[in-house]
Amino acid sequence: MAISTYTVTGMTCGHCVASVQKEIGKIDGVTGVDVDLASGRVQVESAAPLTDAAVAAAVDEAGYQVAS
Ligand SMILES: [Cu+2]
Repeated sequence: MAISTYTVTGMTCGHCVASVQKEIGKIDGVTGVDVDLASGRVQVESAAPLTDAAVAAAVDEAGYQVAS
């Protein structure tokens, strides 16, 4: 199992959190997505390591950005 942490900008409420969780959750192998709205920290648990590009694309799909 792998855990990666990202900072996502632009989330303002529970709906934003749910959107990010939903899109990241669609990535193959993702088993859990934990979002802290206040800090924008997103912790992703997956069966195998994910590429940052896949996570960034999912966050973008939800309408937000991964801070670099
Ligand atoms: Cu929102």
